[in-house]
Amino acid sequence: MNWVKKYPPFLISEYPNGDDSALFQILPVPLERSVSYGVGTRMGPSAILKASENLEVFDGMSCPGESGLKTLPPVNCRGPIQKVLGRIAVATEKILLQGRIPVVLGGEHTVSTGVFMALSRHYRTKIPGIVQIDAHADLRNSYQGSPFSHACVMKRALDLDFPIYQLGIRSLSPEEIQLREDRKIPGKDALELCSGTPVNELNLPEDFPEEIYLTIDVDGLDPSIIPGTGTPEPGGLGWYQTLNLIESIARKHKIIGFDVVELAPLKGSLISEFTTARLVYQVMGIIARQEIKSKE
Ligand SMILES: [Mn+2]
Repeated sequence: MNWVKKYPPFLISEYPNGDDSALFQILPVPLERSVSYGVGTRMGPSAILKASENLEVFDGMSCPGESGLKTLPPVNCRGPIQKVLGRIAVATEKILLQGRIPVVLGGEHTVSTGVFMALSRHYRTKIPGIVQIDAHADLRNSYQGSPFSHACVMKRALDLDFPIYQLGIRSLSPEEIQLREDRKIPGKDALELCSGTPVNELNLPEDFPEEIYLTIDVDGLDPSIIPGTGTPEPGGLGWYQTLNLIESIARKHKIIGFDVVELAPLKGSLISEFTTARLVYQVMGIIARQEIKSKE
């Protein structure tokens, strides 16, 4: 239990760390390998967990923590990247087998690749859709010599046959633009969502799976909201806009898990980690209310 000091359980100031029956199983993954610009994502999970101690239990609508919070030990991120992804997949699959919600805290976006492997194995034929909030498409086949770069994570999702939906994208390579056209990848880019009257509601395509996994790169939000991230891009999603968009998706789709990645804490400022912790808690709230409703 020597990890608890660096990785205090989420909102431990208000709720005791739960057991396997807790709805939310929080998995810290301090992975930082394929950094291309700013550094520090390995500090992300610890910073989010420490910041969570300052959250209120009430998220504005309900108390998501009442559904149970269990923070797991951090995934060992040493060794070859495939090994690390394998460990992330095993830890995530265990949560899925228990019928709980994985809440994965990154780390660089590559951590989601391990989660996708678990989802693919667990769901087999009834594959969920992946909704991505991000400034970058992350659709490169390989980047800086690695297919396991953070810039490739959604291409790996396509390789595993996941339907994907992209939100907030505003930075693309020509290769990614081409792939989006060839595969007719659906989504709404930042220009459409944010440049005029902010869009707060959306419908996923008719044929999109009912169950969805949400991968949130914090750089999808505007850097005025979360400045602490590796590659901050101007013109991102607003705070309420992000929550409203997720709520609108949750009205028609069941969120089966999510990750929040790419937080790189800044020295001398707590805004980014606190806002990210709050974002994690708000998404838990959306899911918790969904679960309660489905049991009514
Ligand atoms: Mn990303």
